[in-house]
Amino acid sequence: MATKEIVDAMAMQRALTRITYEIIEKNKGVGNLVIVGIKTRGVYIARRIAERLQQLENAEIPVAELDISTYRDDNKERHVADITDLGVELDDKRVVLVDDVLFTGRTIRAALDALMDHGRPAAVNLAVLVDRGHRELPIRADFVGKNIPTAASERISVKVSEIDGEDAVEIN
Ligand code: 3GP
Ligand code: 5GP
Ligand code: MG
Repeated sequence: MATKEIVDAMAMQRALTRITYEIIEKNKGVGNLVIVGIKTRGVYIARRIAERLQQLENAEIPVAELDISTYRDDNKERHVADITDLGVELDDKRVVLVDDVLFTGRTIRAALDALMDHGRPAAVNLAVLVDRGHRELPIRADFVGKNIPTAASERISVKVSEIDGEDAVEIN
């Protein structure tokens, strides 16, 4: 199937800047904020948001990396792995969970499960670069870069310059 670029580098930067302003507004500042990126590409999106928070609010916001693989509902051996240290205290923090694509919602369900094993945040919000629809659980994002309606058979490719050499969102 033909590949079509839906979001170019400039549009991605603007979307992440807008999301950053929305995060500041919703949280009434950046006090007690922690950003948690879901591996792999969610981590890079999370770091971009933290960079903008630094520029806009002059605040160093901690960024943690969450691996949710042992928490997935299709992983029968889930919960047996050790909880790796997030390196960030979550108790009473306002957590912004960040992922590249929101699809069925199962990854976010697993991520919430993992988060709660690390601490008891005061609040958790969700930011995603792309919402492609087709939810199977009652989960929605608080901050969305771009809503991209998709067919179930389509694939969204999120590219980040750190690993893919460019910033872009494509549909194929
Ligand atoms: P990511 O870890 O950087 O987010 O799931 C493994 C990788 O495959 C993901 O990279 C994701 O971007 C990519 N991917 C593309 N299409 C799909 C899909 O339909 N489901 C899942 N789970 N991953 C997909
Ligand atoms: P969900 O669990 O909501 O179905 O899917 C979310 C996770 O799966 C995201 O972390 C994302 O990486 C991956 N994913 C699901 N669908 C797609 C897709 O079309 N494109 C990309 N890039 N990732 C997807
Ligand atoms: Mg992902």
